[in-house]
Amino acid sequence: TKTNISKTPVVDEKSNICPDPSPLLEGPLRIEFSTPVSLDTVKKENPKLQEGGRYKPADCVALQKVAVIIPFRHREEHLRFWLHYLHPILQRQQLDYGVYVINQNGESSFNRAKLMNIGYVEALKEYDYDCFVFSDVDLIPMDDRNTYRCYSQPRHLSVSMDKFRFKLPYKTYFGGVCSLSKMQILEINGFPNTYWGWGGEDDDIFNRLNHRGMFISRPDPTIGKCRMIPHKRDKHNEANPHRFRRVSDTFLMMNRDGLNSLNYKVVSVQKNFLYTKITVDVGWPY
Ligand code: BGN
Repeated sequence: TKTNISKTPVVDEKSNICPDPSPLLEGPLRIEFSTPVSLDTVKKENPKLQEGGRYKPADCVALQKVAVIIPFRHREEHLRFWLHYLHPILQRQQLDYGVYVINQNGESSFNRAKLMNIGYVEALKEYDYDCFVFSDVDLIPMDDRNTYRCYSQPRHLSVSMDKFRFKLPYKTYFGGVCSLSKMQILEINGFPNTYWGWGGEDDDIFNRLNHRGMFISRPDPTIGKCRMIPHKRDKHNEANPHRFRRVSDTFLMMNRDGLNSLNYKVVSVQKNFLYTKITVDVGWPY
């Protein structure tokens, strides 16, 4: 038998798993956007973060390792609000997490789902994440019991949005904020790379899940309330005229449009205190 001569006590990691739900949760939160916040303030509010927007609970082993992926372009002000509200929430949820802002370089039309694929691939290069939360930069949960983790089925987290009068716009809606485990993402070949501009990519993702026999899980509508930061429509994110036909062709396309056909170039990786910013070239519509 071996003698343990190390001075640090040996902890059985299994016996120290963080409790579910986290005892630190507060419930309903006051969310408002009248006073802009600065990154310096947010940094001071979150002293326990590690470079690149990483965190793990100090006294227990998190239930999941979560990469939070934010498809992004030109929304600095929204990102500051997002970081200000979400970092404290994610820490109270006792997650082992990292925040990845996937910034689309240049001015070709916005490609949200491709940025989500890129976030998945790039985050996995850094850490052994088992869960991926994909969030629009302008959506803030109004209750911290809406845990940003993965479930046995793909989860839709932004279920009651103020802009839809706190109701689901339709039953299969999967836009805004959602979470999928690594396994769930691999089963659907990730997300489509070929939706340029606004609309339809979230419905395509729903179709992919549905075609693989999965269904959407959701929190209770009061717990799933969230606010959208008011804004005007972005430039270079016009409604995609092909989206109706594309959404009806998911089944034909999903096996060849996704993680297995993903190509892009990383322009830069910037480690900020509050998040990792990965700027990427996604190419042009064809
Ligand atoms: C839907 C859009 C979604 C969008 C929601 C909420 C389409 C495809 C039609 C076949 N879907 O209409 O992408 O998230 O509205 O705004 O346009």
